[in-house]
This record gives sequence, structure tokens and C-alpha cells, in this order.
Amino acid sequence: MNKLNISIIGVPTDYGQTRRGVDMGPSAIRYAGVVERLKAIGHTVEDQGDIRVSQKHEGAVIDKQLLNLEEVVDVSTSLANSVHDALEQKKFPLVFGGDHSIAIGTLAGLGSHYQNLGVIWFDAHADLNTPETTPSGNIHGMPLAVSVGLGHERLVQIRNYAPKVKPENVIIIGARSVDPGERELIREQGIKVYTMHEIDKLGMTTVMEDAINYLKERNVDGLHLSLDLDGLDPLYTPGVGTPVPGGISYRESHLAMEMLQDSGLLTSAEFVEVNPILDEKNKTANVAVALMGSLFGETLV
Ligand code: 4U7
Ligand code: MN
Ligand code: MN
Ligand code: MN
Repeated sequence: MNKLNISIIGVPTDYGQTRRGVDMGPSAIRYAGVVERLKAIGHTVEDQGDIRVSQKHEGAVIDKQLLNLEEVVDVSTSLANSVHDALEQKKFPLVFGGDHSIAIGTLAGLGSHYQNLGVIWFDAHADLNTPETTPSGNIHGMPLAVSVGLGHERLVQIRNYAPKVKPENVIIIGARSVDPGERELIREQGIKVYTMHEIDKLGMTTVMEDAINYLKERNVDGLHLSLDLDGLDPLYTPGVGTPVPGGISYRESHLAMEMLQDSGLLTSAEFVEVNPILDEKNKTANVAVALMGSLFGETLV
């Protein structure tokens, strides 16, 4: 197995949504023993600590379709720069949220480094809303749209280029709560989606084989995993802000991570939406760390 130089970046933000506590996600994941776990596999691990997240901007413009826009722009810009620096230093960026709005920054840091980046979006949701389609105004429902170049200019233009990833290089896995506007975008943009229906019908093995072959056929030169813990069934990961029943099982999730490791394609990852306030004894962070074990090459025997 390929030994990596992993650079951990924490992003303690909750600005992408309105339930408090998700800003404590990075602490919860560290407390669950991530550094020791990855070192035990044989990787070099450097914890860069957390991105600075400022207090709410006083007198910021309040837009109901884009809550906390200015704060999200700030956090995304800092994160994008840190992720880009890690890549320049030949490190593997491993980012901990925070809510899923952080993917705007992660992908802004990754996108210019690759000619043809691939993205696997493991999530109950499609995160393809725009200010025009959002039912909530929460930016954590928009990061994938922003990354393919759709949405508010301030978000789309972080680090001054767009899109961060081509829509046809994106694969969503685990979707089961998709809004009408998002459905339209999936069709329009040619984004590949394996919903729970495909996972039930084909099984996770076939889904992941198909996904990996698809990315190989597209000749991706980097692969980012954006893993929202609500992709799993809330039975296993109750500590998330927007749980949706009928999700991916614990073993299916591990299998997906193991198959990604075996593909040899992965070049960065992020784990988001861990909210220890909504959790049961840090169960969700523990699952996140166990999944990282599989993703980074732990074996059972
Ligand atoms: B997450 C939602 F309307 N689609 O836009 C929205 F259902 O990052 C939920 O995947 C978004 O957790 C969930 O607010 C964002 C809603
Ligand atoms: Mn570069
Ligand atoms: Mn989600
Ligand atoms: Mn999400």
C-alpha cells in the first residue's frame, strides 16, 4: 500500500446551516483518535489544526436565499488556500467539517491543481441547490452546484476560476432526498447519481466498480471523496443535522471505502456534517474515523 503524507485541516464552521454544534465536528473527530489510527496504518500524519473561523460579521447583508454568505466566502477562501498549499507540498489533504459548505473551499483549493479532477459525493442529498432553487437558504445544500460553476458569483469565483470540477466528472452515491431544482440540474449537467435504489438493486460492489471504471474511462488525474456522514443510515450516524432514513449501511460504507483504497485513485478527502451535540456518545465521529481506517488501507486481518 502506498504510504501517504496526510495533512489534516479542521474547519470548525456552522455557517452553512442553522443547527448549532457542527462547528465542533473537527474536535469530535480528533477525539475519536484519527491521528493515531492513520499513523498505525503507516502513513505520515501532520495535523495542521483548524482554519480560523471568525465571529458573525456585524452588519452583514442578510439574504434569505444565501444565509451567512459573507462568512461562508471567508471560510471557503482560507480553506481553499490551505488545501492548495498542502498540494504544493505534495501532501494528501484530509479535511474535517464543519457543515458541507466547506466543500466549496476544499474544491476551490483542489480544482486548479488538476486538469481533470474527479469527485465522489457520498451523501443523502445532492447539494445542488442554487439561490434560485434552495428551499432553506442554507449554503450547505449548495456546494456541489457551486463547484460545477452554478450559484452566487462570490462563491463560484473563489480563487478566481470556475468550474472547480466538470459536472461529468462527479458521481453522487447514496442520494435519497433530492429537491425538484436539483433533479433538473442532474439531468441538465449530466451528473452521475447512484441513489439508494441502485445501491439496493445492484449492491455496493457493483455500484463502486461502475463508479471507479467510469472515472478511469474519463481519465481523471485526481479523485476527491466528499463524505457527508448523513449518507449513512442515521442508525449508524445519528449526529448529523439533516438525517434521512433508509441510508447506506455500516458495512456497505466500509466496502465503498475499501474499494476506493484499492482503486489507487484517491488524492484527497473530506468528512463533514459531524455534529457532536446531536450525537450519541460520539458515535458519528467514531464511524467517521473507522471509515477513514478503511479508506486509508487498514485491513481486517
Ligand atoms: B447536506 C436541503 F431542502 N436540500 O437545500 C436544502 F432538503 O450538506 C437539504 O447534504 C440540504 O447535509 C442538506 O436545504 C445539505 C433541504
Ligand atoms: Mn498549484
Ligand atoms: Mn447530506
Ligand atoms: Mn451534504
